[in-house]
Order: sequence, then structure tokens, then C-alpha cells
Amino acid sequence: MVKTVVFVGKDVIEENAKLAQRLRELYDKYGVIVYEFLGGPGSGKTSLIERLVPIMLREYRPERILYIGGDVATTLDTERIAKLGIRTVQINTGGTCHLEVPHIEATLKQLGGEEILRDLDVIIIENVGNLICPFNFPLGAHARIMVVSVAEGKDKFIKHPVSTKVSDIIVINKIDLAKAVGVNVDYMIKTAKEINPRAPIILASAKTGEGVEKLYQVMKEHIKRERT
Ligand SMILES: Nc1nc2c(ncn2[C@@H]2O[C@H](COP(=O)(O)OP(=O)(O)OP(=O)(O)O)[C@@H](O)[C@H]2O)c(=O)[nH]1
Ligand SMILES: [Mg+2]
Repeated sequence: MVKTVVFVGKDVIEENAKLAQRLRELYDKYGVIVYEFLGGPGSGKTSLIERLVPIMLREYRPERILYIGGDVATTLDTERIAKLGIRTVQINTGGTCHLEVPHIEATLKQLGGEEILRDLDVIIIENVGNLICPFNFPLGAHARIMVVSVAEGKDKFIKHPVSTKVSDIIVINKIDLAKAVGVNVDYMIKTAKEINPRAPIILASAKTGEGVEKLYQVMKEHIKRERT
């Protein structure tokens, strides 16, 4: 078997990483916590956020939480999250498979410039549904949360080692479907741990709510560690 490895766009990725560091400094200047959700299409990112926002609302006022929804073409996810009463902004990439730092900068500008960060406690970014590109383009978030559902098959972590490695928290979602799709969850946990021993792994179901409180606890613990 012939195997080739091709590296594409290294300069673009490096440039974005530098810009992401600037964004992180900006978030920190205003004390805003930024969570980013990444994962394949339909893995359950929006559904998990729908579950997490009511938990966050025990702590923060709705106008101090901003959801930024990255999507190729629609406003569907942002409409779902807007129903929860928090601030929302839609970014349509028009075909690109991921968000980049300039998307976030343009959004902040549109909201009135960096001063808007004074009015916020938390930003939740949902990246475009894709298990590859978004992971290569950090947005300065304090926690990058990878969402993989059991319905995508048991091999997602080994097939996407780079994405797995750069994630701070890993969610195995749709745990309620594990039996139905015949997936060995222990195998998923084992492979994720081997590739990324530093990321906590949470088993969750956005449908039943299982694991969501635990996920939020782990997200907060991660932020605490980031800040010390
Ligand atoms: N059974 C089950 N269904 C789920 C779960 N989480 C999400 N779903 C369903 O999976 C579908 C996709 O969920 P979304 O939350 O829209 O997925 P997403 O990752 O935001 O999708 P994109 O934004 O399109 O990438 C929806 O029909 C959800 O109701 C879960 O834990 N269990
Ligand atoms: Mg979504």
C-alpha cells in the first residue's frame, strides 16, 4: 500500500494561531470566559449548548452571555439558542468549513468594538460542523470542547488524532444511542485517552440531559486551571 502525507496551508494556520493569541489577550483584558464547541455535523453541539445555557443562567444574567453561531448557510442554530433569551450572533461563512479569527473580530466590531466585552461574562462559540478544519484554526477560546457522538462510529478519535489532541475537553454524546448503534463506548474512551491524556472525557446525552451538569462542572474546572 502506498501512503502519502500532504501538508496544506501551514502559513495560514500559523498566522491564525498568532491572531488567536491576540484575541485571547483581549478576552482576558475584560475577564470574559470563552468556550468553543467543535465537532462533526449533527454530533450535538447546539443541543448540548441548549442544555448548558439554562445551567449557566443560574450564575450569569442572560444579557451577559453571548452565543456566536458559525454555520455555512443558515441561522437555524442561532434561532434555537436565541429562544433561551441570551444574546446571539450568526456568522455565515458562505461555504468555508470553519471560523477564523477575523470572523470573531468582525463580529465584535459589529457589536460596537472591543468595549462590548465589558458587558459580557461568557461567550459560547459554536464552530461550523466539521471534524477537521475548525480544530486547526483556534479562536482564542479558554476551552475547546470536542463533541463526538456515538452515532458517528467508534473510530472517530483515531481517525482524527489532530482534532482529538488539540481539544481541552472531549464529549462523547448521544450515549443514549450507544446500544442501538452497537458502539463500544469503552473503546472510544480508551482511544481518546491514548491520543489526548490531558482532556477529561464526558459521556453525555443532550437528549436525556445525562452528563450535562458534569460537563459544565468540568468546563468551569478547566477555566479555573487556565486562570491560575
Ligand atoms: N438521541 C440523541 N439525539 C441527539 C443528541 N444530541 C443531539 N441529538 C439530535 O441530533 C441531531 C443533531 O443535533 P444538533 O445539536 O443540531 O447537532 P450539531 O452538532 O449542532 O449540528 P451542526 O450544527 O449541523 O453541525 C438533532 O436531531 C438532535 O435532536 C443525543 O444526545 N441523543
Ligand atoms: Mg449546531
